[in-house]
Amino acid sequence: MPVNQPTPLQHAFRRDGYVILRNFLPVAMREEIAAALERYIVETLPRLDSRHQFYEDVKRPETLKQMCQIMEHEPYFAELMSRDTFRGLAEELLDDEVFLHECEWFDKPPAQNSPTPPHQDGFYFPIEPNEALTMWLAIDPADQDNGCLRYMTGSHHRGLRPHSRTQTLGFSQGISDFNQVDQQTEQCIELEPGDLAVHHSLTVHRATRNESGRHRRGLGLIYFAQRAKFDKMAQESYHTELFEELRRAGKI
Ligand SMILES: O=C(O)CCC(=O)C(=O)O
Repeated sequence: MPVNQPTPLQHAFRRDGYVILRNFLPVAMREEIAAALERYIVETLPRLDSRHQFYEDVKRPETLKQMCQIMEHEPYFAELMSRDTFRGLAEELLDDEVFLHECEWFDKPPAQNSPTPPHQDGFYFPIEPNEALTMWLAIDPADQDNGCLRYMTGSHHRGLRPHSRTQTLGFSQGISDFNQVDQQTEQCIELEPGDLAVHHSLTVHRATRNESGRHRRGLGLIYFAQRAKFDKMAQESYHTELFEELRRAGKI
């Protein structure tokens, strides 16, 4: 059987560990998603516990910085992740059928915010092989002033790196040997609303603080390749332990 040639997108994704798709969504669709997120914050979030909503300061609602497992609480987001626009792209890039793992929302609120430590999403995923991707859909413009994502080009080729605990809520693990070589390959990923950045689960990435006085909101969609075997029990026990620790520290 002839081996298929990679598509241009697959080629770039395999080479760099990420791709950027400008103007990925038409205006109407990105407005629909932004409105669904606003509704979620007003109507759904208040009835969820502290494992699903992280604040820079738990006493200040305006410092909401992350919402997790959105698709489990609002069917719209599971349906969104299943749309061919996103799922089809994930299948093309991973060259496999995919499993919808998680839908998360991120902000770096102007009121108070912290940098995102350098990490690989795959460190959080108990999967083998580590074949997954994250899509980061810009809701606001993201630039160097408000803490856009920064990708280390080609870093996914070097496998899973050592991580250690950070003090950053929502990003409990950071690469412990992040170094100059990483920094030399760093690309700032400036995005406009409706642009999509997609990174492999082994791609090292980070973000600086938001110094701009503007929001920097994005929606994260995570897909696992079907060939990646997922150890759900390992993930659940990690989360139970982590949330217990955060609760004891008064962070959630
Ligand atoms: O939004 C951020 O600062 C980090 C997001 C991230 O690490 C991810 O989507 O994998």
